[in-house]
Amino acid sequence: MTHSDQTEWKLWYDRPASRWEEALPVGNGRMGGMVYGGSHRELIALNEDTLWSGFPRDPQNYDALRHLGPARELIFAGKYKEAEQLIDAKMLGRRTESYQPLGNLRLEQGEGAGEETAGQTGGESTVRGFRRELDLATGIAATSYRIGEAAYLREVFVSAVDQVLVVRIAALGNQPVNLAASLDSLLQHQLGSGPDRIIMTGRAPSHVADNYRGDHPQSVLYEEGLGLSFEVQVLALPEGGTAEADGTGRLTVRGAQAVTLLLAAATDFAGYDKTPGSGGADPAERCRAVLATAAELGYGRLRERHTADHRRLFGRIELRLGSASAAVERAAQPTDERLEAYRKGAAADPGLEALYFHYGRYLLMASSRPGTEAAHLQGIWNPRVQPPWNCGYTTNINTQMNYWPAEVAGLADCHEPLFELIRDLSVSGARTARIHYGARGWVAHHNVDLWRQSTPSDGEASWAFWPMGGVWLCRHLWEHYEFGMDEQFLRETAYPLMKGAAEFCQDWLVAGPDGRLVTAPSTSPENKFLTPDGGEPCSVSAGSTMDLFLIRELLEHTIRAAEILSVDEAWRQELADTLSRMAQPQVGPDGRLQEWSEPFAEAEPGHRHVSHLYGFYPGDAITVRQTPELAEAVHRTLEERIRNGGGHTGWSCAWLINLYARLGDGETAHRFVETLLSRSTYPNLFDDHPPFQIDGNFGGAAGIAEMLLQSHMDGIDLLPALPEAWACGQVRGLRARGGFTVDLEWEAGRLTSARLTSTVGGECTLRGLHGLSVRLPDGRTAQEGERFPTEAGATYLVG
Ligand code: FUC
Repeated sequence: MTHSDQTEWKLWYDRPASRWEEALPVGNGRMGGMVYGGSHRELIALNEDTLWSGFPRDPQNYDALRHLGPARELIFAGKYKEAEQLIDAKMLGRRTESYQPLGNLRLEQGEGAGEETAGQTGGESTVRGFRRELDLATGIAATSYRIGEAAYLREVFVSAVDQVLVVRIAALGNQPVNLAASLDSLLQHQLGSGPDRIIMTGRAPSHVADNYRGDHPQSVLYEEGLGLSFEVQVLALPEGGTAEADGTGRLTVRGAQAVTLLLAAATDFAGYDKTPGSGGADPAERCRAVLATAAELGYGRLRERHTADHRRLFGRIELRLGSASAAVERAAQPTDERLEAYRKGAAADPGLEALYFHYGRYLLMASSRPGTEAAHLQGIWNPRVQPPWNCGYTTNINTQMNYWPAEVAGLADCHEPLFELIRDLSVSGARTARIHYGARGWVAHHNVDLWRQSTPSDGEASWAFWPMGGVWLCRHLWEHYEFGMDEQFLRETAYPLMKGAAEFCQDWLVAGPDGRLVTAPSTSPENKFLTPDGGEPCSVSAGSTMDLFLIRELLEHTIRAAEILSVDEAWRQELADTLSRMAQPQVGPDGRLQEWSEPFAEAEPGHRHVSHLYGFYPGDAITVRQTPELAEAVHRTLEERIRNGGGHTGWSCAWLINLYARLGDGETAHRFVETLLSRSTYPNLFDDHPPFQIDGNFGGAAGIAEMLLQSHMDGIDLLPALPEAWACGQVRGLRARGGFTVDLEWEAGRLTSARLTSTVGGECTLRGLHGLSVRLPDGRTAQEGERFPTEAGATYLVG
């Protein structure tokens, strides 16, 4: 199995995109493009990941701390609603800023392009053989079509190696390429040109108020001297013919056999806590430097360097679900029609599910690379000045879900921007810990932006008062260690950050009326219970189940890390002591895991968040093997949530896939794969929350992996939740905790062979062998569940 059979790993369409959600995403982690693929008129909607509204400022609420004691007293007196009102009024902060659209690159192609009649000659109707596609294996979006005797091919990619967006237009036959290129933006901007290029300079608003409730239709503020500046430059390299930039910002190419357009973009962002432009961050200079190098390389070399880099990451995993011939056959249908057929349930299409998995990996590569900003609610792609939820980092599920596939799906390096975000938050969040809570360490709340706001946002306690953002993020540091076993990473990056978050927890925990340590005030992300006295919806109490899972896990991981690194022995003891005094999550009288410390009635029994199941996935405090009774409580909780309509957003559905995978229930997990694809997926396969939100793509990809391989139960489980629909298949390159890589082949629902590669040595246990055994080098074999030693770099066959 190789990626050489290109058709399988492509999204393709037989007409141009008519809206943004049909356009095809390209990106290098920093710059993004949405390619519409029109024949005469091409539109590429552009993004750059540091282009946000706002500027560095102090969002702390210096008044919050003096209300903490009174809020706790109200909570421990059972006056939850009063506590909530106090928090809403006194303990919250300000709204985070918004990710901004950079602008558009527009091309008019055809005989009269660039003249008054541009685009009038030769309507779309004369076009034949139209095809636009995105090749996940190369990261190239291509549009091809014929007009008369001429055939045109346009390729678009964003190179991570050379930091440039490349558009190549070639004509075969005797027709020349004539085109006009221009730039525009919804942000304040000016157009200009140099001798060989067009230039757009502009600036981002100093403040954007989100508008997701429709209450701030026009709150976009520009203040002189505040906010980020940006620049875009486009250079043409014609082959034959001429290229000319005029003063109005129009670049005209005439009579070329082919032309390569190089687009560079940059902002003057200098760091979350630095004045824009400081330290010499000059967008014009950056664009010039990028274009000079790219022009020197030329199209062929740029493409070669890009595809080599792209394949290096993308090629780490190959997955095929169902029969190869069926997948190839289905791939012959345009992707939107294929999705539509899937939606109607006309026929099973496991190949589309495998494509969705690969697409998730592709999107992570395109939106999060070392040195870039982390992927936010929309990855890096956004056409709106007031995007839904500010297009920010929502850390009570969405940001973390973005990175669920990173380790298992072979993109550990794409995880790095998240670690940088955590590092920044550990600095901004140290002030918030001190100022809002009088605590050591660092804290982050549910909304974060480019400026690393760590305070609560404004709004309601139900979502805004959630000082657990940093704690959850720390799981990612630990996971990165567990998968890669890189002790240097643990020592230099993970441990110091985890330690700060753990110190915050030590100070944040407080003894409740029964003497056990709990969190207070405490919420369970965005959900509410009915108060026992008045039956009023309320979000605030003490010791929500998620808080307890999160803190317990962080303290356990931190102790473990300190042991591995042989540091902080006395403090480790302190943490162990804290753990022994902490309250435990509870199972309610109805056999479900309680969301709060009391068996409160839920205000919304079908709520989309399943925060109290954190300890089952992504956490592992509860497992089917080690704590089966609690796993049964998880199961009941899930059934009840779903019966009441849970899982209704894209990400919520994706979470269910992972949870059912962990339950070992492949059929139900697969049912939610089907729901995610048929109900929550746009024609370009973007996740539809609604509206577009990328977390579902990532959570779905992670869920598919979780159905095939698990490694959270002290060993590796092969095919733990294989549904009938995936009776046969193959996967190469999935990663498991402990530093292992796994290849699997199965037929008729049974494993037929496997290969385990050990990257760092260490012992391993395999389960799910279906009677097969592991061949060890000394001629012995290891059976199901038997621990065996491995050597770094060695591969072990299961047969
Ligand atoms: C959380 C979720 C919403 C949405 C938003 C961005 O608030 O509850 O469903 O995903 O984040």
